[in-house]
Amino acid sequence: MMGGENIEKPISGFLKKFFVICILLSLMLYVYHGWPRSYNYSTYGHLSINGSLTVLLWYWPFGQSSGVGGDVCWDLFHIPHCKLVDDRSYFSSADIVVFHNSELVRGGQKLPTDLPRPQGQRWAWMSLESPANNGNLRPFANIFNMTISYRRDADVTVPYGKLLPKEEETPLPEDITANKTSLVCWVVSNYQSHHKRTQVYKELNAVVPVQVYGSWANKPLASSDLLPTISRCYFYLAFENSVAKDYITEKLWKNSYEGGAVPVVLGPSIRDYKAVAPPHSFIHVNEFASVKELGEYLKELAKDKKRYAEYFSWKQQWRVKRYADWRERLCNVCSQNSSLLYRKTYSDLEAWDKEP
Ligand SMILES: *[C@@H]1O[C@H](CO)[C@@H](O)[C@H](O)[C@H]1NC(C)=O
Ligand SMILES: *[C@@H]1O[C@H](CO)[C@@H](O)[C@H](O)[C@H]1NC(C)=O
Ligand SMILES: *[C@@H]1O[C@H](CO)[C@@H](O)[C@H](O)[C@H]1NC(C)=O
Ligand SMILES: CC(=O)N[C@H]1CO[C@H](CO)[C@@H](O)[C@@H]1O
Repeated sequence: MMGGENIEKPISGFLKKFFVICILLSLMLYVYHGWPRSYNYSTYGHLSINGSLTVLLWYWPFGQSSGVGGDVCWDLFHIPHCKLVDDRSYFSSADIVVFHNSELVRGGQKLPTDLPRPQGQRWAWMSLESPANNGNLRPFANIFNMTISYRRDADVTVPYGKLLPKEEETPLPEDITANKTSLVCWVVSNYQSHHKRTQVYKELNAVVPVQVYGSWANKPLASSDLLPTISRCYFYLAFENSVAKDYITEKLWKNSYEGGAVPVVLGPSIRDYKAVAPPHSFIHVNEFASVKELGEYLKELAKDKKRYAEYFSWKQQWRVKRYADWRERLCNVCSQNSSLLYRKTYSDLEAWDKEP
């Protein structure tokens, strides 16, 4: 034992150094090669080879397909490393398979639950409808790993529009009211007396005349007439058909902002609007104690050119980007990949959807 110690000492010294060097080397290899890969794509074997996500759309929303040939995400939207496909033969290699809700709840399409789900593959539930129109999602418990929705707390947020800074400031027109002929306008096709917006419209119309367009009013508007018509109104009633958090649609982003009328909004909370809309760009129904006060405010504002124009000052620095192409929304799954770093299952999708 004693003699052995003397001989062992130099050997153990050498071994220690050897091991330290080995550990350092493997640590370096790990950090430079293994770590970034496994960090980003822990569960995607083939991703580490291609470095690109494959997003498979199981069927097109509302049956309206668009082309996904070539590197569509890069070619159209400059989103790299994103392979968007609609060919079901990619099922076994897709990282994410996307299912649009409407067809699932209405029974037009089924989930491929008979196929074995490849390891690490995520199934994404996608809807741009408000909870009231999403139907009963109870049958879809414990199936999906991701949500794709306009909601800010979805895994992938696909809003109807968003705000982008302008590269250069642009001046406002000298007289913003030059072409205005109506005070308040509303375009409505789906008129239902139980909607909250219908009540507000009726009360408002008693204070200020509301010019109504659309099939309900027997004044249908061709889509090419929509924005020019709205541009002649001081105010546009951007009233959502259902009141749900973050549910802010093209009634704001397109009709109001592109049309050039100040939106009077009814929908989610003022806070939800403030989180996404341009500063001082809208009038929220809840800012007033009564609809009558709202009406009085609109009348006053239209008479005061300077104060009215302040609702447009944001346009000097900001522009609106709208999303209308499903391919762009789907390619965005790749640019919001932070949600892909962890395992997740929606054990109660219905509760998530109907969450107040
Ligand atoms: C990876 O790249 C190769 C060659 O470009 C391609 O054939 C293959 O389909 C890709 N795999 C995936 C999952 O995108
Ligand atoms: C008013 O209409 C004219 C003619 O269509 C257009 O050139 C002008 O830009 C409009 N002005 C405003 C402030 O929208
Ligand atoms: C996705 O959800 C399924 C079903 O609950 C689950 O088995 C799977 O582990 C989840 N995958 C990921 C990557 O979270
Ligand atoms: C939003 C996000 O997390 N993007 C990351 C997705 O993955 C690529 C590749 O690792 C990163 O470069 C992005 O930053």
